[in-house]
Amino acid sequence: MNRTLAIIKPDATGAGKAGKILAHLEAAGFTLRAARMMHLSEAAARSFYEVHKERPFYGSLVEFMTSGPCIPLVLEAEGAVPRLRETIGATDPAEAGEGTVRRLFAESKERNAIHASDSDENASREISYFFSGTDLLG
Ligand code: 3AN
Repeated sequence: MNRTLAIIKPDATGAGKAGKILAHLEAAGFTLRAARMMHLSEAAARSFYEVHKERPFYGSLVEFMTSGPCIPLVLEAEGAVPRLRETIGATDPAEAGEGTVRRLFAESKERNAIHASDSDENASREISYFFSGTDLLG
């Protein structure tokens, strides 16, 4: 079994879609191992998306991610990282496959409902960014 990090983003929580997204993820075979609801500070959003700091959309992405509460989740499944990327679909909902989370729930390439770690290494780093040891027992 492997673990990955998802974040239900502020567009989805604000539109009351968090429950449906979580149900979709569970129906897709993921077990929920940890969850919290939080409002990211600007410093936290900047640091989380540091890899994108040279990209033209960085400022706008930080503004969006701090615009309301989000819900980081630890999800478990066999091959969790690639499986979750497949389940959420392409970054741009217009390009995301039929039945994917982003196709069903995202508004745009930036306001795209959900984040998912893109490698096992980043999954470990991102899980420990939001959760501590005792949250992850069991
Ligand atoms: P993904 O979330 O599919 O891994 P990344 O890592 O390339 O995509 O981008 C991180 C986040 O930055 C995306 N989830 C999206 O919110 C935002 N983003 C990516 N590309 C663009 C873009 N061209 N314009 C606006 N926002 C973008």
